[in-house]
Amino acid sequence: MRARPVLAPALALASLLCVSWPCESAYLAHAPPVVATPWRKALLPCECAAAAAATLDCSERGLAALDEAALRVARRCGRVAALALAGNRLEALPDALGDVRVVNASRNRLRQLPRPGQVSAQATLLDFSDNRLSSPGDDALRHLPALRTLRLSRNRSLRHLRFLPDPCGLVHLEAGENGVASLDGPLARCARLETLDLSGNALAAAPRHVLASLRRLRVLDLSWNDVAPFPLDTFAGLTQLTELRLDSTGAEALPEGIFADLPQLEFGA
Ligand SMILES: *[C@@H]1O[C@H](CO)[C@@H](O)[C@H](O)[C@H]1NC(C)=O
Ligand SMILES: CC(=O)N[C@H]1CO[C@H](CO)[C@@H](O)[C@@H]1O
Repeated sequence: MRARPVLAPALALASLLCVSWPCESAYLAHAPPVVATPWRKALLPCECAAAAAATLDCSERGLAALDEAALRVARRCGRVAALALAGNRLEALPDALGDVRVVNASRNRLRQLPRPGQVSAQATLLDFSDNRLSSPGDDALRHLPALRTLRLSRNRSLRHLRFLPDPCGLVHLEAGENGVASLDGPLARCARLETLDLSGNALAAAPRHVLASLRRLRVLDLSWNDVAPFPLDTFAGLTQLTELRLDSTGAEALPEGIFADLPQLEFGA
């Protein structure tokens, strides 16, 4: 937000008003944070938190819908770059979230990923963990080419990942504890991926064909998938890998030399 000359007197006025009126104004971006009392929360479903860019914080409010009052607060925040919605009872998101780049909607009841137009094409982070997503259409995220972080863990009806953005610029993908049985689709083209969590899915074989193209992976979690045996070249070329989780994958022994290409791998206790 750009500072304007009128800001100082406006701030003084705002802090005066705050004594008797809830401080949800845009001036929160400049004033010290106001302590949220239960009374205040009841009056305001959401509040603005000022970090580098404004966050509209509506998390843990038991909201069943994002209503007018919440969006009024949003308008007073100025430019809302991030929307924190975790821990509510939302079954849908509002139709247009404007310029928001970060949407954290974890622990809700959402059945769908954002539709085109609902979230800006510039969005970089979506957290839809712990929702009720079932496998969306293959083009569900095609409209979000700027996405770098995607969290989709714990949506048991999610069976595949064919809907990832394509071209895919994802750096972090968490899709643990779903029902993913197939990795067909854009995942093999997400060459910028650094962390990949596929734990607790329904994979039936080590995904060699996918891993072969994910040369930047640093963290890989395949635990709790019945993927053994592991062919010798399973992790070939993953020279950046520092962390690899393979617990409960059915592996009794790994072929000698399977980690030959992984000089950075740290062996835990
Ligand atoms: C989303 O919000 C939850 C709860 O506030 C937090 O634990 C989680 O780390 C957030 N997700 C991301 C990607 O920051
Ligand atoms: C944590 C959670 O609510 N997970 C849900 C994921 O999706 C399945 C099926 O839609 C639900 O049954 C889970 O409860």
